[in-house]
Amino acid sequence: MEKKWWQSSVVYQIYPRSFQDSNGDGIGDLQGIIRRLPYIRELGADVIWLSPVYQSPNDDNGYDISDYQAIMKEFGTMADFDELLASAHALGLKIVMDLVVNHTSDEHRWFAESRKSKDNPYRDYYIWREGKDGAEPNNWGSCFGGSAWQKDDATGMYYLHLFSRKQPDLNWDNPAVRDEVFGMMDWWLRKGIDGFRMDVISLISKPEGLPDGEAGPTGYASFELSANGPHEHEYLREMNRRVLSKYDLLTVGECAGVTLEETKSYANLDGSELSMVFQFEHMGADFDPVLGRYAPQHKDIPKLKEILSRWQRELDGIAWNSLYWDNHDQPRIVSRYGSASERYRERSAKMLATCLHLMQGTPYIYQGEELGMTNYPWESIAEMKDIESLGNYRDLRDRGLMTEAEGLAMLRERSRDNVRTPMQWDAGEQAGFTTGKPWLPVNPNHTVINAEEQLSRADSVFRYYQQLIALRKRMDLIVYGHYELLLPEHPDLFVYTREWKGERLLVVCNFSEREVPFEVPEGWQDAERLIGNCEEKGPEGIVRPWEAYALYEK
Ligand code: ISL
Ligand code: CA
Repeated sequence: MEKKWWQSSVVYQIYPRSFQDSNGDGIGDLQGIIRRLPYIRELGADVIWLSPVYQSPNDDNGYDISDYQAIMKEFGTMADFDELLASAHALGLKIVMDLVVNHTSDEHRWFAESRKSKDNPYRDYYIWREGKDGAEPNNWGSCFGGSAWQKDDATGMYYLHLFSRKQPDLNWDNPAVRDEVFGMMDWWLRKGIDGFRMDVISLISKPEGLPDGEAGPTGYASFELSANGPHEHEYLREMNRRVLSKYDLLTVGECAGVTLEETKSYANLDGSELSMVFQFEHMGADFDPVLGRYAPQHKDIPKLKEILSRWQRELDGIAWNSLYWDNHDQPRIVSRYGSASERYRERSAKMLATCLHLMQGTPYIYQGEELGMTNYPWESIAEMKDIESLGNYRDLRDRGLMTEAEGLAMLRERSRDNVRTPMQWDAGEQAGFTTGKPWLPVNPNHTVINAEEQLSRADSVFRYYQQLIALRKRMDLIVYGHYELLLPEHPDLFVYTREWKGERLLVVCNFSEREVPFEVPEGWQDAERLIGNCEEKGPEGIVRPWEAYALYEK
């Protein structure tokens, strides 16, 4: 197997709006990122994934793009971008851009043309249908709540939007759309960027005839009906042939609704499509069986282990995994699978990092995860801004499936706003994020959880992530080793081994606040301790609350 640079990389995701403000308007920006590049270098990550920085009316914080070749005014200028790219490269950091091409903004020039008339040259850039019996063309729901169709006055026809009304879906079956997108990608690549994270790329090929789907609890069929459509791989292979293959890139497809079998094609090591995908199966391990994501959490550790282990095992040697707990769409992992309590926050954050970072694949760290940042203590729904969480809550409430009080309790756990509060740089006012009023409030716990404090302390979560990254950088075993799960049924312990060319690793993680009896398996008695989140070795036969450690043997 030929080794690729992105297999041993660690990616740091920046959500620019919330990372660092440089001009006091309360919104993070490119100059702010430039200022913080040395911090990322210090952590040891070597690739930055930048959430969208393109011109956008911000209906969905930049995931609604009105010009792919311009920078969002609040974030800066193209000159700032060029400076960011050059500064990153000078520090040995690569930059992967978000590519949002399942849809554009309704304010994109193409859509402004498209909606004008049925015979406009841009009409077929989007997906237009006549209504059915005076209603929407089919029963598909938007990921953000309500129908996925919007009737447009100019022609009386409906356009498809799997996300907000301001995010009309592009028609990938139109070769002109593919030409435009590929040309635009090439323009960025010629600037010298190092790859793309492709937003909901699994949705670009819609099912033939746009048939109705099975309705969920809110009366609509899931937007994921469009996942892995009939021409999906054909379009990605075309993209690969015409664009990606001309460069040496990290490409990661965000693949809502992707299956393991599909991933063997998307992320095949033969390089015909993408480097890897973000799968969602493990994110669903704590979903409500009926209501799904927008319901209180149902934790099930054996299920989580089963999913992650199956992906580890089955892609081995065939395709490549991405490893993530968090991103800008998921609640904070410490609040989700660890403990946000004062006593165990840091230990559980390190446990979660150990569990993920010692697996096979490319790890992604979402800004603030390396500090063990937590969900925000929302006091009312009115404080929240996320279009997805609020839209889904409204649908559930209107159907009588949730009261406002239940909604608040649910959103406190689930809202995407939880990960979008400003990065906590220091204990000062607004956490060093801005000198003005931040667009989302700073978590009050920034006086305790912040980068400045953690950099000053050897046993901080930051320093622990740094160690895990450094280990990956020097051990092929961690990057490439074969994976095996032990104790699949155990309700609290996540235990696995890795093996590569005569080297072995045993990873033991306690996903609970209990002391759990555990004997190191036969054959591991002489192994050395590689890393752990508790200072010394604990009592024999016990794994302490939230403890994690790895044993190594050659
Ligand atoms: O995780 C999700 C489903 O469980 C959703 O939060 C998410 O909207 C979906 O995975 C698609 O995400 C991507 O596309 C959206 C954008 O809002 C998200 O921020 C982006 O990551 C539309 O562009
Ligand atoms: Ca700013």
